[in-house]
Amino acid sequence: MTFLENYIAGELLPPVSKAYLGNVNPSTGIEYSKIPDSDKEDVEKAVQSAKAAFPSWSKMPKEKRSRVLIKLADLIEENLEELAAAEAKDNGKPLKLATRVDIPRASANIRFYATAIMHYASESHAMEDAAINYTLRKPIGVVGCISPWNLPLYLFTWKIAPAIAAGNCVVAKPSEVTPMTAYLFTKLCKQAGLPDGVLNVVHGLGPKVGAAITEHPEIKAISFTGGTITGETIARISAPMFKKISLELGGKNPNIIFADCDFEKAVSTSIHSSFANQGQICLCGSRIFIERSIYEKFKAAFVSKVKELKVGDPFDDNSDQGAVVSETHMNKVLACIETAKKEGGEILCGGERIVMQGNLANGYYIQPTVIDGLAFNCQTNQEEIFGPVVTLTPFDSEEEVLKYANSTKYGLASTVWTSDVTRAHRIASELEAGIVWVNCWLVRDLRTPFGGVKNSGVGREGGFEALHFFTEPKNVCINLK
Ligand code: TXE
Repeated sequence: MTFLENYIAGELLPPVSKAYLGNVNPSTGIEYSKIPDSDKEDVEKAVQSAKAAFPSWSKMPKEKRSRVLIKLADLIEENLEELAAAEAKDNGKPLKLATRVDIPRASANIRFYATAIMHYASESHAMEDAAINYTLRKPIGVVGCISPWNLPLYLFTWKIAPAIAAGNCVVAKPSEVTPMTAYLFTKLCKQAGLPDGVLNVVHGLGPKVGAAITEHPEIKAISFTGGTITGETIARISAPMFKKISLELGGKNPNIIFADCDFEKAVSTSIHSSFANQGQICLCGSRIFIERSIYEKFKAAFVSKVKELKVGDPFDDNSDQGAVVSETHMNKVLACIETAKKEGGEILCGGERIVMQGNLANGYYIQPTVIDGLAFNCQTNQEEIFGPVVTLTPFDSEEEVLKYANSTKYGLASTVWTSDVTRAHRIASELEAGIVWVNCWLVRDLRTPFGGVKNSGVGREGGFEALHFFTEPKNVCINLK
């Protein structure tokens, strides 16, 4: 049994309480490691360590900060196999997905911000011959990063990379459901020569560790990805303390298929956008709207491909889908399927838990599920499920599909399939979402703004947006007369 440790002031430490929580492998349902059940005392130590590291890290030339981060990105690549296996075991996702996407992207995040900081310039505003203004951008100080379980190392690094590159020191909390790769990452930080205290990782529960980070008066900014309700709690606590917050929350993303689309491509990409990572990606398209003239054709082709998806051992190369992340989450998703049935939905395929054989018998597997016959405004089509479940709904006009697409409280991502360029622009402009993909899905350029509108969040990550978030601008006005 491995006992994970916190990473504070460059040291791997047990929690002050000496208490641990069990960490379960979702593909087997068996506990395989223990994680620190930390509390505010550990967070306090982490904050003091970050504070002590801040003066020298923030003043270190950015070329040097960049070099350390590049070394860290290289080390992730060198340890790809170990990290990918750890991610698959901790999260239940297929090893091939962790190997192809999660871990390379974690390395790319760090490399991206290691180089972005070298190109990060600030504005100057000349007032004819009266004065000239320039903007100084300074790191904030100690910042908090709280990340979720669906893309563990990928989203953990997506936050800490810009924070550290900009010269801040970080107190970070990975999800207690998937803590392993953040723990392994701390060892690489040491190896890369990241100065002690620049990154501190405190493991444990959201309401204890996450809350202590949010409430700490010396943590001046919080970057959070997770559920909308948790985001609301963080916003409520942070607002009266005037903290900067960046919140990436849930989604209920529309995937709109017009009759003039490239049919084969729309079907095959929709399989991916519906079920990748067992549907546990905030960008997954969970509501598929199909123009009525191709509804039956799309439904038949889509359902037949979904039935071919192989759910199985994450470590089996033939598995398209692994386990969902936890028993609690599996039960939540299964309850959502029951709700859909009560609302009159017809289960076209899936709908059940899968009980595997042998050592996987207690794992958390769900059949990829497709439902039709539901109203656009029923609970199933309004609330985030975050699992391998999608609904199909026909539409007759652009106006109607925009009404359906924009009807939820969320506004993260959306996908449109059409070969009509004018329509693509028109729909993209009218969709209430932070991200619109046309004839593709999950094509990501790290320079672009990433985030949602409405209850999907506040602020944007990605590119210079994240460096703006992790710095404070100061205008300096020089009199020219
Ligand atoms: O997320 P939580 P959960 C959605 C998805 C899912 C639902 C709940 O719909 O079913 O959220 O998932 C920490 N103060 N997404 O409960 O709890 C927690 O420890 C501070 C969408 O697992 O929000 C973890 O590190 N922090 C999503 C992180 O918040 C707190 C990804 C996220 O966990 C806290 C995940 C508190 N009071 C879930 N309570 C996406 N947008 O990608 C918890 N945390």
